[in-house]
Amino acid sequence: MNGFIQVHPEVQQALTDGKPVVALESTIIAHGMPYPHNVQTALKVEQVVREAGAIPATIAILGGKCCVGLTKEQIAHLGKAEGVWKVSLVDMPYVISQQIDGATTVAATMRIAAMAGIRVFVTGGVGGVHRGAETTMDISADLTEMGQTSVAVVSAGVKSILDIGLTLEYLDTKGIPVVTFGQNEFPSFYSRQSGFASPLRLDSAREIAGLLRTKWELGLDGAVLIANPIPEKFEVPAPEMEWYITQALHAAAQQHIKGKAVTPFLLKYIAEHSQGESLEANIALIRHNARLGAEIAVAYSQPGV
Ligand code: PSU
Ligand code: MN
Repeated sequence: MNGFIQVHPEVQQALTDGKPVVALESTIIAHGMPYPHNVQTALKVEQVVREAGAIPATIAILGGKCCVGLTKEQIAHLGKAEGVWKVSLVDMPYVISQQIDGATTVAATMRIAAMAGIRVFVTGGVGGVHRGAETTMDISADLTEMGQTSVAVVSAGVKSILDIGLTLEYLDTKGIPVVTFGQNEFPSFYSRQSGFASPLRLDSAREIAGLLRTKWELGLDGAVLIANPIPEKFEVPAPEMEWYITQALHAAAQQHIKGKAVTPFLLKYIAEHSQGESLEANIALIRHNARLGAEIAVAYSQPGV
């Protein structure tokens, strides 16, 4: 491990003992949800991971250190502070050398998790190929990172702010197996449906752990994307979401939002305009993902899987 990483003693002990550990991202805390829901959700998600038998390790950059496992106070700080950087891989050298605070995206969280030796990571939604990427070339570094770093990513699929079809094509090109848990259709975050068949389906955490073990023992580096459909009672009907998304894309174009600001702009716009419904769904699905991620980490830690 390198000198840029600071692993919480409880997390380090679990890793040394071969106990299950689940990495959690921090962009959702700093940029994905309003205060105080963000802090409450981050703490609740850690508790869900514990109840399912794994140790949570929320990851963020604080004062230029890649922290693996945060205290409650550090989580609260990220949730409240203004001007916390959204850190993808491209931002890591700057934020670390300037010794400032940053909330890590899926790509950066995966990379830091891998440096610490963590194999399972839970998030809400991953970045992907944006609508219109054939002209803007806006493709999230989450996808290239999943192509090279060996960490399982548990998500609720991808939001339809992205081009889901092109995102699935890109995942295929990068050799990233996409496994939907318990259904044939790939989910789209707020909805259990997306209109796209999932490339793969598995129905148990144990089988997913077996697929991870097999992939990495074959020397096939890179992630596996696990899509866990949102529980039915929290679904937001797709046409309703599509309406908000269309509005958000229109506002982004009008305000000339570009580059790394695009995704946070769209997420914030949708959250603010959907009267809390999307927030409730977001909280429910991340807790749901935390449970599955912990079950996968527990299964992966057992001999014979
Ligand atoms: N999509 C979501 N929720 C999120 C994000 C994306 O539905 O919170 C965040 C994640 O941190 C993800 C990042 O890694 O946005 C992707 O940003 P970009 O498109 O700029 O790579
Ligand atoms: Mn982008």
